[in-house]
Amino acid sequence: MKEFIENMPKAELHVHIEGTLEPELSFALAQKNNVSLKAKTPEEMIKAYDFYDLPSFLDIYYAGMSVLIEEDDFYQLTMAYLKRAAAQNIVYVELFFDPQAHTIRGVSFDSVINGIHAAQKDARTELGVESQLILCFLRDMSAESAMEHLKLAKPHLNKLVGVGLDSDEKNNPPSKFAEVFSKARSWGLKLTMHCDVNQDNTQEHIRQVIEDIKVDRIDHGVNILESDALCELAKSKNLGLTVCPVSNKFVVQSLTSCELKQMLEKGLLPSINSDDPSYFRAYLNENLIALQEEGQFSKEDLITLVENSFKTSWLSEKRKMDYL
Ligand code: ES4
Ligand code: ZN
Repeated sequence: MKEFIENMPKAELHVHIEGTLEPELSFALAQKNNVSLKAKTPEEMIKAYDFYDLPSFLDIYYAGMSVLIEEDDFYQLTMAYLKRAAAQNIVYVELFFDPQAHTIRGVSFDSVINGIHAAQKDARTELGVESQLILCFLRDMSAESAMEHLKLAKPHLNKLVGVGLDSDEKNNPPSKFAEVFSKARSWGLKLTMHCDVNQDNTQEHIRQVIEDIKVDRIDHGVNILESDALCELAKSKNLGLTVCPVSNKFVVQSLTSCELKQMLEKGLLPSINSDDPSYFRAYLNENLIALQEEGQFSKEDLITLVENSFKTSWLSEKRKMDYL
């Protein structure tokens, strides 16, 4: 099974580029940029990754970004992830990035997006890995800040496929960003939002993203299973759900293999993704292998999950056919 999983050509739709920052690259960039790190070695840094819920993870995730300063740092970060993707037989990726987490530290929006984009371009020709970029807004910052960053993205629209919403969901409902997402849609961008597992008001948040925001996909969204009406709604709209098993294990102590089986039985469109693979110490193959071991998924189930990634991707219908 492990070999079967490793050899399958795969797509990944939910990976935060900042969550792919490996400790070795952190140390190299810290030295170059004269940034001091708490840990003395990469091993010590990994030992300090003790998350038990979303806020405890987010604190470490944002602190880790302090080494990313120059445009070339974002190039190196993105190229390193896309090399890993190529080694895992991932042929297509949709990458999230969190510009507000960089502009708040004085790094320019243009440095961030230009560095990432240059690596995407080189990875396509040098590694054969195709990728598209999704601008993610931080939901614990204001709607005004999100709108300012959408406007900063206007000269770069050709580098983006969509917008997303991440960070701390508590008291930050989808409706807070209705105007920003409506504008993004009017500019031709696709829409997705995180509905993290077991958050307060999760059913209402899932309802808002589908009915009010009218997203094209949902990130996580595992709690949709609590409502038949929401499941039917998602099915009628062919909405993909980007589930991240190892990430869920850190946040809710479960790989959600039972929930994934139920989603498949109900005819929903879940895919498997890594979320923040450096911090959770599991890239896409490791997520699929852990899930298969826990849930005894058949080869057919695994093929369905991988096909769902391509089906619910934001590739053109014509390009999807090359992979399906
Ligand atoms: C995230 Cl695991 C998780 N949840 C919410 N926002 C995020 N950004 C990066 N990883
Ligand atoms: Zn995520």
